Amino acid sequence: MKTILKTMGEQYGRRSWAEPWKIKMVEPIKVMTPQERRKCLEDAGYNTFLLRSEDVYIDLLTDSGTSSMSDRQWAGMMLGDEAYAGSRNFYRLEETIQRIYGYRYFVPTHQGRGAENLISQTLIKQGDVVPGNMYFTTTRLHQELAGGTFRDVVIEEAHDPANEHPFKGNVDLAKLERLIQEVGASRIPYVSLAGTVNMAGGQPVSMANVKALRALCDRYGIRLMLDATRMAENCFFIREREHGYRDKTVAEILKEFCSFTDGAWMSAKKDSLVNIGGWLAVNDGEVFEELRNLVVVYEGLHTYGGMAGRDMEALAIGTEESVQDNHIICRIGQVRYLGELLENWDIPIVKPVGGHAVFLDARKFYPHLSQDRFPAQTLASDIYLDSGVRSMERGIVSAGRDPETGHHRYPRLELVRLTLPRRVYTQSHIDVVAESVRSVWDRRHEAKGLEMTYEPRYLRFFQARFKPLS
Ligand code: PLI
Repeated sequence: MKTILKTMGEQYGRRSWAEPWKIKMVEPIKVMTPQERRKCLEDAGYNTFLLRSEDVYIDLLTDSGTSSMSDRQWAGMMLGDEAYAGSRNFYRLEETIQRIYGYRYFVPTHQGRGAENLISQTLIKQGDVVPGNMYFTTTRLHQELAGGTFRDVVIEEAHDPANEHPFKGNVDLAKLERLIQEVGASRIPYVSLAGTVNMAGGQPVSMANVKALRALCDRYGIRLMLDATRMAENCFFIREREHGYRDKTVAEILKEFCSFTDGAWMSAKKDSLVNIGGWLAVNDGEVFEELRNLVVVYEGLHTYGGMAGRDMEALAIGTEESVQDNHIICRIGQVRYLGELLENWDIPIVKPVGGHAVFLDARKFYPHLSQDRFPAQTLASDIYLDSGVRSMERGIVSAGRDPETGHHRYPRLELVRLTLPRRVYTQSHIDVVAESVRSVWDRRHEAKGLEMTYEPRYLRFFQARFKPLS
């Protein structure tokens, strides 16, 4: 079979593909017995977020803050200027973000949700409606806390795990226009566009879509704001799949994409290869003034925003590395390698395989479990029990409750995410993960589901507890 990886190799004139780095420092990990894993999972209330990291064998919970930094980034850490005000690392970071993303003004924050809080408070007022290409947990919560209501305007294909649309993150422009006409442009502070779309499986937005979206927003005088958390990965897909981009670099595509938007917020813990950090960047001077003022209330002075000087230096270097083509090819290639192994065994995953993770379709694993038996939470628990591999639920638990009715939201996607940290694991780790998923798939008929025994008020998936149903 001609694999996608082979295609990637051919595209770049090589016979095969391998990691563009070698390992200089290692961190031991341990394998536990099935009995030990059962005990740890019980103690964690069947929630993989509540496991201790040292009880995990291969950690695919998230790609957030879990990357390996390069030798250059570590060297940069030694150049931290920890002055309270005016750190030289801030000016380097500011210049780097302006150059690579192309926005005029820059505000640092401690991580993505810090930035989401500031942008939501600045732009949203009570009763506003915020359309977006599928919700993300923290993004939607901050929009709601600022008085807004999120409305999903992603294309229908995004809700179907088997649909192979190349840009499943695209906004459905007709849906968006209907919404504008329904509520009125004055109640829409901005369109919230994420590239790639995390909850849909790391699916990209096309350049054609963002251009058309810009035109539509201009017609109604609405801002277009970008969640740039995984935009470098998004740009790889544009180059691979969209006519006219084959000969451009990821960096060139990124700058072009951002030029169609009015500003962005960023969780630098993903694309940018750092363990902590975030930012906001905008073109509008008045919005910038407000953000720069608010950042001192919630994050820290506007020249550090919750980061240490050394963190800002590592982030500036990581941002440069994040748009290097050989890095992105390896990054997406690893994820795709895992996806292909599972696909070859007919294990149901979200297709096409996205940028940061392979998503298992828990509804297809456990068709006998209704959604309020938490099939994806059950599957994440079963994989941990099988091998010590940690994954994350992305289904009904993550979707939370409707703030108005108090009822569970029932998302169409009931998924488990196997998320690959950047530059951390090798192909053999990925083989082990695939074999574990296969073994759980082979025993899928035995699953009985879970019952929730504790539910926190906000972002319940982080801290909820469960017990097995018998
Ligand atoms: O975890 P933060 O606060 O740095 O960033 C929040 C955030 C914003 N947007 C997107 C698309 C995210 O994926 C995101 C965080 N994601 C996490 C933690 C994840 O595991 O996917």
